[in-house]
Amino acid sequence: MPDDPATRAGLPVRGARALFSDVRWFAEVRSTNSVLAELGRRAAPEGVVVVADHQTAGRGRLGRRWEAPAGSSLLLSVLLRPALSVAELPLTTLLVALAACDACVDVARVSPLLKWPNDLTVAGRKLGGVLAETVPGPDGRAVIVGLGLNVTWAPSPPASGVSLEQVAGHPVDRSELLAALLRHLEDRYRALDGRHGRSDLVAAYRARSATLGRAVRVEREGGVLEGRAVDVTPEGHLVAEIAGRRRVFAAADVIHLRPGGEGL
Ligand code: BT5
Repeated sequence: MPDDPATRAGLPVRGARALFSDVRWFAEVRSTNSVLAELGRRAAPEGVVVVADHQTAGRGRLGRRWEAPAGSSLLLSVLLRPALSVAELPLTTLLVALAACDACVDVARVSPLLKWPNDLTVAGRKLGGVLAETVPGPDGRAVIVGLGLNVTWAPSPPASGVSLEQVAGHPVDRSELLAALLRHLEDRYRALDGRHGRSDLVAAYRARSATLGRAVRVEREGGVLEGRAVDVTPEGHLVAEIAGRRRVFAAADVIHLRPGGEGL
């Protein structure tokens, strides 16, 4: 059962008309994405947020696991019903990743970079990840966007991950982080409907990219390719120059081939 969200999270929400004011904070769930997907199938409105202290089956992409000891991380999912085409749905990943970066800057003075398609990184180490999934429902398609962000704990060895507190050097409050994230997400999401909404979002993403300009290995169904990441399309897809040709990837795993200057 969720606790009373206002008590549990102590959230300084913007009031009943804020888009993300319905925050349901659970002690333990299998996966916040799964809980929200079930609500989405039952026509839950846009803006519902599910948060958990612990996930027993936290998921990454392609059946991978997301690990986080209880209480150590910000684990959340938001339900969106965006006016985007299927090709543009990767923009929802960019949106939540950018709002998470905004929150890290505000609350912890840490400024992560974004590794395409869905990682928040600091100095090349993974701080968080985003998982966007779509579910059908009676009111049409819902998009569930989940975020796992390491706050007090990171996986070992250290090269594989990092936590916000390790980088910030001081305690970070998950509720504050959540409130900041939801504020920024609302601003960025509402801006998406504007005339330049999509191009502004992608421009902000490019500015935070740890991937653009890098030598990369692109792994996806159908094989592995090596080249240089050169752009992100208005739909959020990656453009890489491979053997003199530009190729566009909607979904893939990307490995940065040489260490780059990823700052804090
Ligand atoms: C992701 O997948 O990075 C997306 C993770 C999304 C997790 C959130 S938590 C709330 C919501 N509910 C869910 O069930 N999921 C979402 P991917 O790019 O596939 O990366 C997964 C890989 O990251 C794993 O295979 C590990 O190598 C690594 N990993 C797992 N836990 C990690 C952690 N806490 N910190 C850093 N790396 C981690």
